[in-house]
Amino acid sequence: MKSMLFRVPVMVLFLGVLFFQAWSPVDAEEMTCPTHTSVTIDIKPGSDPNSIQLASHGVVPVAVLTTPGFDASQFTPEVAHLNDATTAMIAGCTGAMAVRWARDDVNGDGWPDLVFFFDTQNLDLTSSSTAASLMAHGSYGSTILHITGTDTVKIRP
Ligand SMILES: [Ca+2]
Ligand SMILES: [Ca+2]
Repeated sequence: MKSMLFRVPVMVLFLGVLFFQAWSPVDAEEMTCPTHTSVTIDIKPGSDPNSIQLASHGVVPVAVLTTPGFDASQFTPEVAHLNDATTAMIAGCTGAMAVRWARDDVNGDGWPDLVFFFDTQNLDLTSSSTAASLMAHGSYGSTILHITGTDTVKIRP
């Protein structure tokens, strides 16, 4: 009887280890962001400071700018998130999902940029947020790329 009592927990532990080993790589992929490429973003292009009124029912545009190191016109996004910059570092690819995106030269330098739009009501920002990070996943030419960039925000009540 004693040995039976001992074997059951050992068996459970063994199965638990097998289960963990089988599933942890998938979990790890979902819970953390892939290696990212840093890009320059501009929350609310044309505005500075980037005032966000959380009670607003509008959208917040976030532009990924084309720079000498990154051609935003070559990036075709699949999914994009915007989150508080501090949360984004801890929680990975979470936060509000972009509702649409468009190509537009927002800073008038002649190079098309990529603009994501987020419903203000979906944002996980709080009154103490001072910066927000954009994370986007998509294809850049023939490669899959994960991009991220951070800009300041000024939350208004
Ligand atoms: Ca701005
Ligand atoms: Ca531009």
